[in-house]
Amino acid sequence: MTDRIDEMIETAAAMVSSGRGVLAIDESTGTCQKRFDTIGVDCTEDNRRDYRHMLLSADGLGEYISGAILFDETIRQKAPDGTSLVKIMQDADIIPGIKVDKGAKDLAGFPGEKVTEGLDGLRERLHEYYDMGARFAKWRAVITISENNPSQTCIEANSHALARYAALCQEAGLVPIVEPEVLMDGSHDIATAYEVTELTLKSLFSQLYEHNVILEACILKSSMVVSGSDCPEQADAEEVAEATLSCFFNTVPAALAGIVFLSGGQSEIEATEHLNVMNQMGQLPWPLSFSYGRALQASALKVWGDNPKNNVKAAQAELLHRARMNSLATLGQYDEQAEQG
Ligand code: 5MM
Repeated sequence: MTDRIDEMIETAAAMVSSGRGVLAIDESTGTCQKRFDTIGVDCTEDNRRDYRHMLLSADGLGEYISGAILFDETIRQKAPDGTSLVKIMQDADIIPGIKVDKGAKDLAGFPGEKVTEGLDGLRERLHEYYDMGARFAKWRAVITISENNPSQTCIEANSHALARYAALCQEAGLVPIVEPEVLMDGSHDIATAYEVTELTLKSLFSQLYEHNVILEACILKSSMVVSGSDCPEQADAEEVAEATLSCFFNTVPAALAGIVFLSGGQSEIEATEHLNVMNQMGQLPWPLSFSYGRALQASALKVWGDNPKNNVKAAQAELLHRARMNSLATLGQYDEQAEQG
């Protein structure tokens, strides 16, 4: 176990090592279908494999991307030449990670709220994933803001599940990414987003403590504190950065290995700008990086979708560009000139 703890602490540090972040390509088949619908490509197993193979084999990706979160199907897939996608990642210095939750389901008794399932049989699945080469895992909880929500019951049920998942991961030698996503959907203002994120993170870290989770071997994947997407008054990048950091200072222990962000519906540029401003705000207790899905893939997906056979290099160039921009943002060095260049 001691060896595994040291290994997990090393893995967690590598995931947020200077200038690098995590690529989220763990879309479940339903989400992948939605993404492929936008580019007019059939969501078949082969097409999902070709798309993700294209992303993971982009030359030099490991310079900016420390790890990638895979879906169960992907961790078992092979490139057309027979090389497993896991081996391609390992050769590129990209740590394989795996989404292990079974999705957010309706929370009984609480209309409009969700609780993430997947704890049954998780211990056995985690051991299998470790043997397949995964070194970290991810579990996403969804917190919805509306006039009467979220309820404390929803926050606590999700925190409890996240903590049980995290403890099981560490038992199996996998670094847990705990992802409580406070959704941007709604007309709420940034102050409400702050309040809900603060309540959520307080509950989460209290549960992680109760479940003996080692924070030095754990990564938080958080939403940023932003105005609801339908709020008439949209906070600017400075306000978002200040509110998000203030919320973390009040809730996240300094012992935590690192924080990465989800993009949650922000545009590619917004997600990069917000991260950059936060990293320009001086010394922080934790590395602050990215684990975007859409904000890393949107342009690459579009270019690939235009011609999946011929546009592989062009789509990879789009991914590499976004990965490099976000790498700069983790150092507070992103600017317009880099974006254009
Ligand atoms: C990549 O999408 C992930 C899986 O979503 P589903 O289980 O709903 O299919 C998702 O968990 C993702 O890792 C995070 O939401 C971050 O992605 P975005 O696009 O918000 O940066």
